[in-house]
Amino acid sequence: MKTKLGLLYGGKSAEHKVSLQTALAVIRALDLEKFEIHPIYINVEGQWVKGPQLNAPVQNVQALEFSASTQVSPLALAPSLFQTEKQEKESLDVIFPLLHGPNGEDGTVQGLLELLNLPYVGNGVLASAAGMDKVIMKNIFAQAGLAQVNYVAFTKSEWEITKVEIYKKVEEELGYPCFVKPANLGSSVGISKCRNLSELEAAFAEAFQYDRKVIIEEGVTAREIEVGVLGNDHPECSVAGEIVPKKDFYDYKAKYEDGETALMIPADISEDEYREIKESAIRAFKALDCSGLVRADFFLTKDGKVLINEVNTMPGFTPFSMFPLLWKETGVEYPKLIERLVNLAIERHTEKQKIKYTI
Ligand code: G1L
Repeated sequence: MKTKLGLLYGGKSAEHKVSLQTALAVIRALDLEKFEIHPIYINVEGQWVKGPQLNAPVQNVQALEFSASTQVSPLALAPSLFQTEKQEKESLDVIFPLLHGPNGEDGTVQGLLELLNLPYVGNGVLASAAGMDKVIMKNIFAQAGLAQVNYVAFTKSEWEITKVEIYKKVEEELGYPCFVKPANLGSSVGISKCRNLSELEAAFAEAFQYDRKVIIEEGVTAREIEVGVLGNDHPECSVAGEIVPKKDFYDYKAKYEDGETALMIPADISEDEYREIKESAIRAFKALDCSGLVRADFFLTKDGKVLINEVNTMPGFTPFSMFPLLWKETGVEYPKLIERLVNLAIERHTEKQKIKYTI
């Protein structure tokens, strides 16, 4: 029996196009002898549109942008939950959510899938939600004893009342340079580097346009090293990769360029540095109660300190993104990586069915 895989992509977010590209890459990598692919497109209006089952790989993203005429209710993903028995066989075996931003990465779609009792790939509600909020994530890392840069956080209402005290606290606890960011990880907008008080003032006003909570982080001069973690209760770590500003880069084993930075895989770090990064990545994975996968991002300072920066519960996932490239170098090719993730989803769901909810 083939696995009936529901691919959920698109979404009412700035990452809509990225999601479509990723869905296309996943479809092309799936073995049609093993999987029945059922595409579900969320258009820019937020409508859910069910496409026809795919029996051959599609050629371009346009073929995945179905018109709203086949709009469905999100609840239709699980006919067995509320319809007759004979429709039970129409139910999907596993959902692969390729969605980013406020309606897909923050745990809301995962919550829907939990209610529908459907197995799904990737992190659950808690890890998705916690991983979306930099302040919550860093507080959890601190509690887990992970080293990280100093940070402080404020809500918009606190700032409106005590601006001067807040600037003073930032200067005393962090100094310059520092980075002001909306707490919500989904947005790459609203982030500023500050070198003095007037830049700090402007940065707060800017960041509060995108979130009601901001985080201010100490600026460090450091290399950026990333690893991929894969698994459920026994997660494994990939080789490390480095994000290098292009001008500093030459002659590494594998280099992937795009824009201003290049990826170097494996990163040129010592065995001790790698061991510490790997242990910290797995500790972070467990601290956030992750499942499936995570990309863990670190700073490696000049004096050899390993600081966790953040984890991404839904990392870039085309064959040319860091996470799949790290696993490729570790010996897991893209199609196998997808199969591993699907199996992890089913495993987690099976385990969860064994839990008693009544006495
Ligand atoms: F389902 C997984 F495997 F957990 C998963 C889901 C989503 C991995 C990676 C992603 N990534 C994305 O959806 C995106 C970064 C391409 C945003 Cl559209």
